[in-house]
Amino acid sequence: MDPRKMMFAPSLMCMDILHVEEQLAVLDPRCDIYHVDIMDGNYVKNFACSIDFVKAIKAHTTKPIDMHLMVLHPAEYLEACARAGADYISPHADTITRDAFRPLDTIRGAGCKTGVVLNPSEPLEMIRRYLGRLDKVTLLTVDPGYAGQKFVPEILNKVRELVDLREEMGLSFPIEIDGSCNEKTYRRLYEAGADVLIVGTSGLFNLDPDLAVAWDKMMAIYQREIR
Ligand code: S6P
Ligand code: MG
Repeated sequence: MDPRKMMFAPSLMCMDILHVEEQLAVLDPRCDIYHVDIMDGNYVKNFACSIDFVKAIKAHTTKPIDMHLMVLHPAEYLEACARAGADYISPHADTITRDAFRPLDTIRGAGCKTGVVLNPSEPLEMIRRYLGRLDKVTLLTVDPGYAGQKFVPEILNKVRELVDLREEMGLSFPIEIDGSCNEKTYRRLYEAGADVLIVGTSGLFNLDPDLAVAWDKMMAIYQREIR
């Protein structure tokens, strides 16, 4: 069998923050996308990376940066995210229910790609009307806000449904999975149809103190799991 190519997006809130520059040098030639969690302390009761963080890492990265906005009012931050260097901007679906088309237009107008993120409890119906305007769809497999949480297996059916819906609508956006992507879940996520795996504490950063070694371990585990 010729396995489908999977993309890997390290979640930078899980980095060793005392060694950001060295870790980016390891990640840059290896990863496909950078995943940057932005939290406002309101939508979720936590804080993670910031817009200034993206500005600072931009010069040290060559791969696309995706900003996952866990904020109540994403419209207020879109232009600042684009100016900081975001390549994708991904607000949560429930924060753009009344005004969905305007923020998506703003993201594209600012030269970025459009993403959207669904929480585990939310149905695909929430994003169906604007699926055709999305460059990527992210399905959370954990409630938003924290790294190191337990995988919600009910998501696997949602991944399969999204694969079918994409096909039915003749679209081609990648389906990305956020939360607990690791050796316990790779096989199920691959089989369900995931295209991008966001790897955080459990999938990458906790595997070894040396990030290059951790990356190799991650890839070996992934290959073993999907074989
Ligand atoms: C969660 C956040 C995620 C985490 C990632 C961490 O709110 O959106 O991107 O950073 O899930 O990975 P792990 O392996 O700790 O679940
Ligand atoms: Mg995230």
